[in-house]
Amino acid sequence: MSTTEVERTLNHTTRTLNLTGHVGFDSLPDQLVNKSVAQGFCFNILCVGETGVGKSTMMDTLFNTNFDSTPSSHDLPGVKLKAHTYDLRESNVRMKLNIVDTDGFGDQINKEDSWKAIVEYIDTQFDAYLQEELKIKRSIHNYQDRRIHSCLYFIAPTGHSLKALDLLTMKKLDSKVNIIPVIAKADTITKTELHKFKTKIMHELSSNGIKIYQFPTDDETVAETNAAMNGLLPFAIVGSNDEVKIGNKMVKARQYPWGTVQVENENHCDFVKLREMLIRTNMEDLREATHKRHYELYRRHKLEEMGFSDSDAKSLSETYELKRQQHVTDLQKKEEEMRQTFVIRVKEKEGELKDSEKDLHVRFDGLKKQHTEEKRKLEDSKRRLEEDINAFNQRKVAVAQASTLGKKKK
Ligand SMILES: Nc1nc2c(ncn2[C@@H]2O[C@H](COP(=O)(O)OP(=O)(O)OP(=O)(O)O)[C@@H](O)[C@H]2O)c(=O)[nH]1
Ligand SMILES: [Mg+2]
Repeated sequence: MSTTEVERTLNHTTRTLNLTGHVGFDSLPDQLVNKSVAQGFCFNILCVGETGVGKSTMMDTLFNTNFDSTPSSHDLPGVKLKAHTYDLRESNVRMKLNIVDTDGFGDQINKEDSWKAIVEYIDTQFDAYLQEELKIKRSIHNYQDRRIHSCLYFIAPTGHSLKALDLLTMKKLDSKVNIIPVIAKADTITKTELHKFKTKIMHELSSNGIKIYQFPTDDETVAETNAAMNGLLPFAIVGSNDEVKIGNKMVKARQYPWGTVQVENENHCDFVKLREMLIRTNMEDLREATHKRHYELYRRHKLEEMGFSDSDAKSLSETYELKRQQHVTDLQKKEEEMRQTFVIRVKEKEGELKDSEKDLHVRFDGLKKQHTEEKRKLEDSKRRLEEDINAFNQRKVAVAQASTLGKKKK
């Protein structure tokens, strides 16, 4: 049956009907919520930023806990990604939080390849998910998803502009992950400088074609806030593990000889905005964008690389058979090439062996000749020596006879 025939036979039309009584499928959203709550959620954050820029402190401040992170060393030969998983619970909601840190980022003299380790890590997580999806017995529901949902890019508070390393890294990452740029340690920069810095950063990002994550504006309940927050990016944040008493309340703050910076005071920094946007309003959108946009793109490229394609209308099994045949032909070609190379090598070796055999024969004949010549010379000398000995003996006898005759005459 052709596709058009199928379409004609399955010519569905949809009519809207009114129900005359309560059926009960309006409980579906509750069922979904209950199921999700029971399963728990996972959220994976990647912190990219130079050593000591305040990544760990920010994670502690964001989740109001102490993740016990150790500072990384400044002399690592390359960038290393370290992941830590935590089980968190708030009310009755469980969350598996995965925090990935970039150790040694920006510490090397040659920073050209700093982004590679990060891209590799993100791709490895996508690949693991794809492998799970392609399994015959899939267990996506129990699968420990480690795909990065959000990348907090910590910009050093220089007040000038983005560094080449920042631009290059964000450019390499923007199609793979939701980037949320933040200005770290924003308490070290003045209000006017901060304003200019933010504008400069956004200008540099757009002029380099870097796409950062935009808080979604399609849901009207959050559209207004999200749109306003998009205009305030990159968030200028301050992190702290210390608490200070302000009035009669203990608040997270950084205390200086001249005053106190309150982390959760919106006049002091954008920390609250970041927490609101990242955790409270858009966490699900970040998870969804990771799956529907970034992972989908990775999956498409990967499957195309493997030879699958939608455009030539081949089914999965046809593509597989085609690939298999191509592989077998390639193998046969390689085998034939190897066989020919082997024959040529054997012939070459045979020639070499024949040459050396000839050489050996020549050398053997030479040695044999040399040996006969020497033997002949030796026999000659032996013969001459024997003649000499005979002559000597004859002379000795003659001398002895002569002396006996002489004595007799006397
Ligand atoms: N002024 C200021 N200092 C901060 C801030 N956040 C963290 N720090 C300080 O910066 C130092 C480094 O902070 P960490 O959070 O360990 O930085 P990190 O980026 O995790 O460092 P590595 O893990 O070693 O790469 C600590 O002394 C923090 O107290 C901030 O917002 N403002
Ligand atoms: Mg750290």
